[in-house]
Amino acid sequence: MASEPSLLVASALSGNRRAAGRLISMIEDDAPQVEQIMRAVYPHTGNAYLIGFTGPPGAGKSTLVDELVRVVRTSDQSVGIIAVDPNSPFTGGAILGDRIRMMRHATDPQVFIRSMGARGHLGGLAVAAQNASFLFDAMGMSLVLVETVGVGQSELEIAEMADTTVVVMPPGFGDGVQAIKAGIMEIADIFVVNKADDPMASKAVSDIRDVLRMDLEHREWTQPIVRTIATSAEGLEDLWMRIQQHRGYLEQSGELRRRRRARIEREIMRIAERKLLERVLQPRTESQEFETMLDLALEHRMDPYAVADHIVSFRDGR
Ligand SMILES: Nc1nc2c(ncn2[C@@H]2O[C@H](COP(=O)(O)OP(=O)(O)OP(=O)(O)O)[C@@H](O)[C@H]2O)c(=O)[nH]1
Ligand SMILES: [Mg+2]
Repeated sequence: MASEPSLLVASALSGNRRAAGRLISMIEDDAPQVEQIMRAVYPHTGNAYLIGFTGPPGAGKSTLVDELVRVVRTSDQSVGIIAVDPNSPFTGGAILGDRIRMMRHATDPQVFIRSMGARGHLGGLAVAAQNASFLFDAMGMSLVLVETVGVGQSELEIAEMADTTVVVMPPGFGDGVQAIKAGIMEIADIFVVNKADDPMASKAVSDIRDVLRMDLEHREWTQPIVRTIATSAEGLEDLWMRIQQHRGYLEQSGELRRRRRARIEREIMRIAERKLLERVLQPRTESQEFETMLDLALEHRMDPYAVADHIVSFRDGR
């Protein structure tokens, strides 16, 4: 009864945090009810602004996010935080280890913090984070902050769902410049060199600047490099200002709409692919005809492309 997805959604939308927590667990588990949940949630979305924080382990992302929440809360906006850690087995909203720092906001009713671990399905993590952000949006959070560790493919996917992506680099990243060239460049709207109290910070700033200079692509938005000392909240106002500037740029240039349109297109394609797989391809590969073709392929009497063509062009009822 109480676990009926639409009732849970109604309850979460009226501010019940436990209901929201249960919904996020279902989202994380990719439970069968997720479609129903997201369909109930979607009409209430569209108001939140999504900011992604990504960067290597220990760069200071959690500390920065925590401080940014403090800055944002002075203007009384509500904030949802999703801390995604593909390497962590901890999930279920566990506030563990470094997440302890976010505890000071844990009793603030306008702040909702949730961590998500891999649970062995990396690909699904970006989808789960996206769905959780939709839920936060529907719950009325005006800002959703998503923290992701690392700079690999899955993190890029998570960055793709953000309106503004902040790449956090620690000083002394050395070969990290290579990492910047290989992909980060494309996703960073704002660079942060955190731990500016470290003597290597200036070198990090000039390294990033060099990489930005080498980029010949014309960009309307020049990615700023912000120095911060997250542990003493230095540079946080500057970072917040840059984020708002970027938001202003996105809104005025029409880029926000373009980004969100591309995002929803990816989302729809992903859902459609899955439905095609489940409804169309899966049943066909469970047929006797498919078994026969598998044997033919095994005996090299049919090639795999021909078999695939056959499955794709099967008529219903065969
Ligand atoms: N000196 C100094 N230390 C910092 C600064 N910001 C964060 N730290 C410290 O760096 C360590 C890592 O900070 P986190 O905020 O956990 O970094 P993170 O990027 O979230 O780490 P992961 O989530 O594990 O990738 C902690 O011990 C922080 O106290 C800073 O500006 N200066
Ligand atoms: Mg962290």
